[in-house]
Amino acid sequence: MALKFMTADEAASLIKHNVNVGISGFTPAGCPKDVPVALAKRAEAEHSKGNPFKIGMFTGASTDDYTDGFLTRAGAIKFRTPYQTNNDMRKAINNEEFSYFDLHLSTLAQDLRYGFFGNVDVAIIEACAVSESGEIVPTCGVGIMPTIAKMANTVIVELNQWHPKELTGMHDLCEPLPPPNRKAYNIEKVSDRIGNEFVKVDPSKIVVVKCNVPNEGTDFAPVDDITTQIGQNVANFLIDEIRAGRMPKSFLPVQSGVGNIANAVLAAMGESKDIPDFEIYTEVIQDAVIALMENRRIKFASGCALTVSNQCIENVYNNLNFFKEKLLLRPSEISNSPEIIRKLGLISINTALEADIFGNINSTHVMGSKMMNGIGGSGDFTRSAYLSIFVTPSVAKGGKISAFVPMVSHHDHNEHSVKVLVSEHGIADLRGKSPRERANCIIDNCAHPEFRPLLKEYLKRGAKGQTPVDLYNAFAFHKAFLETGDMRNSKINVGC
Ligand code: 0RQ
Repeated sequence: MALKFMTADEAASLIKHNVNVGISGFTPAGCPKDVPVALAKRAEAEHSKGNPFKIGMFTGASTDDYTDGFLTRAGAIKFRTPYQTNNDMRKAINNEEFSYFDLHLSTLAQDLRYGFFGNVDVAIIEACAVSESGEIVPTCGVGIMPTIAKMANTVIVELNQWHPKELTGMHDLCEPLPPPNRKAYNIEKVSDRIGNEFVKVDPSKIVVVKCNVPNEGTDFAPVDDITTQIGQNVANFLIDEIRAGRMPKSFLPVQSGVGNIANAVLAAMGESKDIPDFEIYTEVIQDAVIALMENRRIKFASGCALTVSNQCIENVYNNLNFFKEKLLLRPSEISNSPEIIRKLGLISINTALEADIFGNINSTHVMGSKMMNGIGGSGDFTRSAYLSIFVTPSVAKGGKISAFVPMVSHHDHNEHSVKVLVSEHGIADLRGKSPRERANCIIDNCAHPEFRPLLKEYLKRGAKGQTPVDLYNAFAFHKAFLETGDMRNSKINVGC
């Protein structure tokens, strides 16, 4: 059957007010570009005529400015899930302009299939190849692509010729059966394949929009003294684990989170001669992974997206024969599957916004109320990892904010799932410690020296009992920041 071709504007005109739209990709990798921008223009045109025009949006993770930026600025969003990193979208969420719900990334595809969030009416999918029989090959990010392609009545395929069609073969695409018939995932090694190279849908529901637009690309801050020190601390900790026999000598696969610190940690691990060549089982494959693959330090990486700079992805595309043997891109429900994470025995390394002295982590909310990005996959990995590590610089905003506080202002990961904390000052190994022992360990090893006396004072005033919380002063650090702009002004003295 011949495929239908359209312009981006024509394809956008198929999307009606109030429908739910699923979008491919994960981070800026694999997201469509021309159709979301055309959709934003369409929303603005409808608004100028006095007509309502808003859509519900499901994506794999964050997207890029073509999707989250344009659609936010056009006032075209009714609700959004599961993760975002766009400045304009972040402001709109915190101004309560639309509803945003933050989800574990591994669960969105199955929640959609279970019908928890309504229909997926339209899917917009960036592809490097599409066939007349309805076989669609995504580009460098997958996310929830198989699920939205199957559920949607209309599938708009943005065939982006910036991505080579020779990417075909780098993906492992499948969906599990629903319970009670779900089968075990047959992934015993990072490189095991369980799916297809494409997703096949009824070709009569496909429309194709051709384009040639580069990725937005992701630029990382250069590694600095603090992130280098954090990276070295993580590497030293892992070396000690191997020496102590708590980790196999051959090492275990690594998951590393998103952002500058995660990128720097991987670079430090790669440089450490005592860490054997290793494998990655993660969601976002960042620049450091590609560099370490070229140096043969990383043997194989399975992920959901190549979240890299454009210079880096051009290098991958120019050397596809080398990289196709070492990279596999999977849907987020497979890259982040708790079952596989537990089975492979992952070392998970994610970044905290703040941690409390008992080991609870806030990854998402600034001062408890303002959304930063979202939980992303950090919960999927932390809860099921062999060893769950959180890293953070000890202070933020020039020393005015301590990353280690008496009580986190929002809970994403709790003390039961977090095994190790690392800052530039050192390592707090929380395994086998009581809450009071954990608190002393975190204050002495990870907190910034300027905040240690305040944290010790808090601990001293903690109630007698299993967890020495002082409810009167639990938010003294946050209160000082809100009132004076600096946590160093905290007063640990209210109450009895
Ligand atoms: O702000 O850039 O304005 O200075 O937060 O902080 O230190 O650059 O760290 O880029 O690694 O991001 C947790 C947000 C860290 C990220 C978070 C300010 C700080 C800076 C960024 P400025 P850094 P990173 C897999 C795993 C959740 C999802 C996840 C994240 C900015 O890692 O979104 O883990 N994690 N997914 O100054 C106020 C504090 C602060 C603070 C830092 N306590 N209070 N501001 N900042 N600490 C990936 C996916 O799921 C796709």
